[in-house]
Amino acid sequence: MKKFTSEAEQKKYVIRKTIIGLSSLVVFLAICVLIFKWINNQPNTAQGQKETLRKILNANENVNNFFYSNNNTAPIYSKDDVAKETRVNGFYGLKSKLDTSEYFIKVITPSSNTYDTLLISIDEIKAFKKQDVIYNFKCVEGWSQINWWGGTRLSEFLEKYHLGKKANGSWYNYVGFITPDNQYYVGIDMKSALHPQTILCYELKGQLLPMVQGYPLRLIIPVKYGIKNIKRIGTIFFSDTRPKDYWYERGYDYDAAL
Ligand SMILES: Nc1nc2c(c(=O)[nH]1)N[C@H]1C(S)=C(S)[C@@H](COP(=O)(O)O)O[C@H]1N2
Ligand SMILES: [Mo]
Repeated sequence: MKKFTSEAEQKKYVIRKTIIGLSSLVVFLAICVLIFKWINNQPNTAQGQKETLRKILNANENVNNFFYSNNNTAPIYSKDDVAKETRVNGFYGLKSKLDTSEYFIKVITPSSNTYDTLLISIDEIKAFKKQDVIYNFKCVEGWSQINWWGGTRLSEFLEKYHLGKKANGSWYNYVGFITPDNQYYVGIDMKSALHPQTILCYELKGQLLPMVQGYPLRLIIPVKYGIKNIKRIGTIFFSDTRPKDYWYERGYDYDAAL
């Protein structure tokens, strides 16, 4: 407790403290405004986002990648926990009519300097041992839901067809996926693509995947947010640079890792 010898002294003290407090607040607010202005004056990225903010996101991604391991699996739930109604979200790339009789997955394989295209049928994908994944699907919009998916491990698919590796035997950095009409597309880092819970999914709750959920084939990748779980895969390709990504182009972080 501070002792005062007179009321005048006490008053002076209170006024002084008030002035210090208020001016600190003003200085603090001025600094905030200056930082905001500075970020706002930074050049934009090609996608029209602030370069500084994009750099911060990229730095966060590097921290996440440092700690990432394929031994860390998403928690697995039991079939009793599965939501009765599966939510449907996002229809980009699903609006055009799908000719199921003509449906093949196009896999583009860069070989020396030509690009070969491999056409793979759904039956060829179903020929693998089925992997069930029951996990909490999370959308960046803030909802989550426990769903039961079934499909072929992407890692086993790539291995069987000798895909995703360069002539020198090392993996490409990324896998790209595009819907048949080119309207939705995602890029996945190779490590996450090879995760044991990442599947080329053709079943929901043990039944054929419904059209709105990406029939006949979608990606299920539990180490990522919903945005990366592309429905209705048309093309798969590999590259060392980031494949184009629908939501990245609209400001989300590229990794969308959980
Ligand atoms: N082709 C396509 N795939 C997509 C989307 C989309 O708009 N088009 N939306 C994504 C988003 S944001 C989410 S949350 C999930 C939703 O999957 P669901 O409809 O099976 O719940 O799909 C993802 N895959
Ligand atoms: Mo989402």
